[in-house]
Amino acid sequence: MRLAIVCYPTYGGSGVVASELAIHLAERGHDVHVVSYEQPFRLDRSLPNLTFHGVQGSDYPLFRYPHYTLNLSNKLIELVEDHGVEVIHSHYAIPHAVAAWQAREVLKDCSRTGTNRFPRKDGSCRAPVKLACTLHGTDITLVGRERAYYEMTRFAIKQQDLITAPSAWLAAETDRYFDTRPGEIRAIPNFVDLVRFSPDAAQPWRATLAPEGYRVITHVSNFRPVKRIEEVVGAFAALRRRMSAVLVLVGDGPELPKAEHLARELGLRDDLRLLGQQRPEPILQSSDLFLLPSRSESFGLSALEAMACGVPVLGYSSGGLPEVVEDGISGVLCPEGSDICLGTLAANLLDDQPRYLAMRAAARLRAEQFAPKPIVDRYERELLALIGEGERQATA
Ligand code: GMT
Repeated sequence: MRLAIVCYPTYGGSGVVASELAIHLAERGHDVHVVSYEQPFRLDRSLPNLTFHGVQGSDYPLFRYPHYTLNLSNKLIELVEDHGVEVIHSHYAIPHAVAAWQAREVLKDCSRTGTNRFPRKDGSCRAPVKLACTLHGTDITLVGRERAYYEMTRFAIKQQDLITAPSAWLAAETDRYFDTRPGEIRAIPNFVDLVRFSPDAAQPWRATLAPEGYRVITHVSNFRPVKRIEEVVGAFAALRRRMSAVLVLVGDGPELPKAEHLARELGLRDDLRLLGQQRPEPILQSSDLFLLPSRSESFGLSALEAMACGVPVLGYSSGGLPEVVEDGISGVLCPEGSDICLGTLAANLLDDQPRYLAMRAAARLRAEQFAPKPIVDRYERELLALIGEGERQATA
């Protein structure tokens, strides 16, 4: 299969999932073209059949706003014409699903043959490129619902030949707000690299992060409002009243200064470790608990990465997080908005060493249910079926 994967390159779950899927599919022999405005940070493998294509913009003075969607559509047209891409797989609907649909509309115009910059060699009109889109979260729950984006997002989603979401919850939210038919969206969970993310008894960063006897509580995110950073600090404050602990914040984003401000107000500034953007593995391996009290997390890939390192997760029983974290087994879930509940239950857990150790083991076991192979198998099957290759591949 010749596939274009379109994604955001930044630190964030959708770019991680897209990059790792691209690597796995390339390792399986597919011809994979990753498209973004920058090389995604997790696209860190060199393979002859895995190519990154950067989208170039233009800063013509008339343009007050960049036209990334147009530039991306043009790049996708080139990839179909030059590399015979059969499927465009967009990660995060805005604007990727729109750009993919635009590209397909242009490619449908057979009269372009021989007159455009990329004439089809045999002069024939190709089978239309197939479109797949993996919805990730705020493209559905937040940004996509804004009036300035809604109609085009809804339309572009409905033009896709395959729509997936990382949780049944996000699929249902899409049905509710974007008129997709129940059952139309395939729920394919995210996966985690269980070797890269695994427990390490040496706890490599522990001594740097906290004095002896202190607990290490970690949060990793892009620090957007949806991550409820004030509740991360609130939960930590409740725990801190019961025991010595540090709060480690990994990542960067608009709400990060708020964390520092709140911690200062609460007299906890000295307990805060602001690490910025880092590879999270050694930090997770040195952590006792992971906090993720988001308003609505469609899945919570960062939580899964923590669990793979044997770190129990504390978050809310809303959104898609309960499809990843089993309350009372691999983590603790409280009703949305109750940060004090999170902090109190976190302290109770850490005070109960046998229960805590059992939960660490259960977190890793749960993460193992999100191993890459069966999940990449599902993506591969669904994508191959779009080009009528499913059965051939299955019987080969
Ligand atoms: O939707 C976002 O805020 C961005 C997106 C990302 O690129 O990180 O995050 C979403 O996609 C991840 C990968 O599927 C999920 O693990 C996150 O839960 C999801 N974020 C939200 O739903 C807030």
